[in-house]
Amino acid sequence: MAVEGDPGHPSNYGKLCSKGTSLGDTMSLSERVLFPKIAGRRAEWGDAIRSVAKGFADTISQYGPESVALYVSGQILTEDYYVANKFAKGFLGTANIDTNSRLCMASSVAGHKRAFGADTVPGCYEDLEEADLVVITGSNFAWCHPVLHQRLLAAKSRRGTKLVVIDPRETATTEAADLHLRIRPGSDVALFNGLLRHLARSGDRDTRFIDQHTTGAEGALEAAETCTLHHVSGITGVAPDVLEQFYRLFAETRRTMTIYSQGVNQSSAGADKVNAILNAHLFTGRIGQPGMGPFSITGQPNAMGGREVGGLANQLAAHMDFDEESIERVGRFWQAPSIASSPGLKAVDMFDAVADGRIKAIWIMATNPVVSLPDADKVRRALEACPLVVVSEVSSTSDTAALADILLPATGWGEKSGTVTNSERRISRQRSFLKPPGEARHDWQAICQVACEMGFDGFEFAGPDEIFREHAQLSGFENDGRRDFDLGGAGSLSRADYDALEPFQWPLPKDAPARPAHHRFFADGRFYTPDHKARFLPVTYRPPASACSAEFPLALNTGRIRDQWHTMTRTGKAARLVNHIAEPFVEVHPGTASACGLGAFGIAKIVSPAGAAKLRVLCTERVSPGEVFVPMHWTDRFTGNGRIDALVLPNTDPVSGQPESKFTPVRLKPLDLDWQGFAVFRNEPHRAMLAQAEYWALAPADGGWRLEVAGCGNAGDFIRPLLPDGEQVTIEYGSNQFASAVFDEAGRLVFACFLDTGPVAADRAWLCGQLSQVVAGPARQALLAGRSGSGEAAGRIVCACMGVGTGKIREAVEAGAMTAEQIGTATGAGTNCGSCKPEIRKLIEGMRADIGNTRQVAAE
Ligand SMILES: Nc1nc2c(c(=O)[nH]1)N[C@H]1C(S)=C(S)[C@@H](COP(=O)(O)OP(=O)(O)OC[C@H]3O[C@@H](n4cnc5c(=O)[nH]c(N)nc54)[C@H](O)[C@@H]3O)O[C@H]1N2
Ligand SMILES: Nc1nc2c(c(=O)[nH]1)N[C@H]1C(S)=C(S)[C@@H](COP(=O)(O)OP(=O)(O)OC[C@H]3O[C@@H](n4cnc5c(=O)[nH]c(N)nc54)[C@H](O)[C@@H]3O)O[C@H]1N2
Ligand SMILES: [Mo]
Repeated sequence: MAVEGDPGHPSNYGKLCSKGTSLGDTMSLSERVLFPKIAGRRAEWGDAIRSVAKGFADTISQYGPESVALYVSGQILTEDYYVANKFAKGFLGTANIDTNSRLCMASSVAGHKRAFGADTVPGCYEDLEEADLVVITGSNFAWCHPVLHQRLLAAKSRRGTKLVVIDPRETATTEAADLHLRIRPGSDVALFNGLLRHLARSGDRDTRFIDQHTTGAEGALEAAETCTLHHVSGITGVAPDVLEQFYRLFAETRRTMTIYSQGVNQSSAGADKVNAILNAHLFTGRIGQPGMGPFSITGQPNAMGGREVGGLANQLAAHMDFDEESIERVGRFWQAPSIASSPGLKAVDMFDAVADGRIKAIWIMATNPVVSLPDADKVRRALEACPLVVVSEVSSTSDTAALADILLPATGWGEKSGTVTNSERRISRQRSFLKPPGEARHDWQAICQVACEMGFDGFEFAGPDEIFREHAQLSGFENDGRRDFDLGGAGSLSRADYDALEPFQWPLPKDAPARPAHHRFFADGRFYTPDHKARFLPVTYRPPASACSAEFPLALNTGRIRDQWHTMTRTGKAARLVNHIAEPFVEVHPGTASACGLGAFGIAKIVSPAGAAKLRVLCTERVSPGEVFVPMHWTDRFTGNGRIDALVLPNTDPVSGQPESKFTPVRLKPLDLDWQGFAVFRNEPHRAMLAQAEYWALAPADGGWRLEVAGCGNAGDFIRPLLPDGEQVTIEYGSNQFASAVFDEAGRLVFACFLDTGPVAADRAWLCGQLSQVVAGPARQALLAGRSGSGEAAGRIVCACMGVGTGKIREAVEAGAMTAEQIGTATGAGTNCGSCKPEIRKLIEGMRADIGNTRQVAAE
């Protein structure tokens, strides 16, 4: 299968990120759920549907509708989402349907509704290219939205766009910044209040806009009054002159756009952070016009679609809430026998209710809460104890699927058909090009079949086009411009039109006049509040919910890495996506590391009041002293003790219910170890044996597997049971210091390991490349050196898309390449998604210095 971008798509113009580019590598049917299972045994679909229907019906008749729940995801299609929401809120009679978007977008939704009266993203992606100042806060844009980031960088080099990045860490995004404000975690409200105060003092306000189109400016200013430069500097840790530089730049640049993501949303003050940003834009009237506005960047392919159908527990449907009029209207439209009349439980509360037995049946779809929810060990225990857990999944190795009483095989990307909406409100058709594998069915089909089995009317859809039509009709139903979300114009699409649907932005009301290619809301200054005016919100800074202490002195920040997607059920299958970073790690400032007694590349135990994990230590100055960063991705599939959400405390924002995934007090200590190892395997090693080690992290390699491992006692005792059959060659340097390789009868390498008393220095990329190669004669001994005898080193893979490592990059630098672009021409690195370019620039700098020194020494 070959995967290519579509140059005609108005959001990415054909550019893909490393994960998109590698989709073909993740499509194998290994680790797929291929048929339904009941209590761990293969079952017929008919029995599975009847069991789910009966389980839910019995639970409701015995304990009432609040005893059941659905937990869904921004990774299902709008059509799946629509029927899930209708099923729960219209027919089960409960609003206990929430989604992983609670962990992701909920604070933005809350902030939008407070300020605009509706969950409206005002701008579009073109604004990135038309802005003169882009402020990126709480977002690692370069790694998490690489295609948009490349659009921004291209615009920057064309028009000199200024870039300010606000993040407690140095990241690939801060590299391109003209100004990086390295704020203390959680201090954004103070920073933006300081900005508002500055704007008021400097006179950079849009008085006409404020007077005609907003209310509450005075209150917001009053709340910001204490936020002098000095005060803000004390809270954020940013020097007053740097703050002033940012405030000035913002004040004097009309075309300013503020992009924000999880560093803002995932906070116990998430909704206030959002409103602090919106306040500054309302105050300057910078909204709804080209090149300006606040822009909440979503993460999942269909986080926005979920918001549109109303998949959050505190929304009803189609941007309608639980007011009497909406309940009556939606109930009438659905002909719903038992419509929910008040909000349901939000994700963290929902799993608390599972834990304490209030919820007795839950259906989880396209999300892996045992890994991604805070206090994840508690979530696991809750599901273990829950009488009925239904899981719809594509991956048999998801940690949550392992807890299913009833497991339903779902179709995945490439197999399913429907629509998704992106951050700029653009709806795109996703089309299937593969048949469902095994007995997999579409998520909407499973829901509709259960609903029909329960005797509900209104779920007899023949295809996603019929669902989309109904969804579009509901959005336009008795709307008349009162609600922002209106797809009325698509309410009578034929199946052929639906199949041929070109990407478009909502709104699309019935009989809409011709539309611009790029749509913006609020250009007319009309908002969705009762008086049509936007609302300023008075906000005051408060620190993260749990403070650091003597026992837990460090602040744990969590987030993403460039080449992995969430819980790795799909990206974890692609060898080229693990090449960049192949094991879970904790990023620590060298000063903090030495204070905790940690050596570089050792293994640390990290402990919070909720749980513990074991991770590789990565010492860098990219994190501040006292703060540590850990990726959210690793699961029990790939490591012994790496699920970081087991440590994250379930503190939530009081308004949005979103967990504070970016701040948990922790402590670090070194793991006492006698040895460390690196190994490659042709066949996957047994997990029970891996569990004998203190630490292990497994990852796919081309043609096999790679393992990082560390332990106590005798390394040989650990390795011996893992050795495959074949001819073995070993070199021993000392106790717990040896290298071994095993070759099959054809002379091909099937196993190699390198053990040492400390961190292992082997050329991992080169060794992975040796798997299944015929190695004979003296080359076998040479292989045990752990690197190529010819001196050619693959090095660490830097560009995942093109498979280029530090070895090739160094060659190019030695041959004279000075820029990332020249490296691209010489090696191909960075020429696809470009998300590795910041790293390449750093490498060039380091290598040039290094080569310079070597030459000088040689000359001397
Ligand atoms: N490679 C990759 N890309 C992805 C995903 C993925 O799994 N992998 N997931 C997608 C999804 S669903 C989402 S939601 C997005 C998320 O995209 P992002 O929000 O960009 O990603 P994160 O790494 O979670 O966090 C962003 C940054 O917030 C910073 N931060 C932490 N605390 C604070 C704070 O108090 N204030 C400020 N200003 N910043 C802070 C962190 O240091 C981090 O650099 O990414 C999407 N894209
Ligand atoms: N500590 C910490 N925790 C976090 C975050 C953080 O930054 N820090 N970020 C949070 C955010 S923003 C998000 S979005 C969540 C993401 O967290 P999750 O939603 O738990 O992560 P995924 O791995 O994307 O889970 C999707 C699951 O759906 C399956 N799947 C894929 N396609 C389909 C389909 O079409 N149908 C079905 N039925 N299944 C499918 C996949 O195999 C996978 O198991 O994590 C949150 N948790
Ligand atoms: Mo997300």
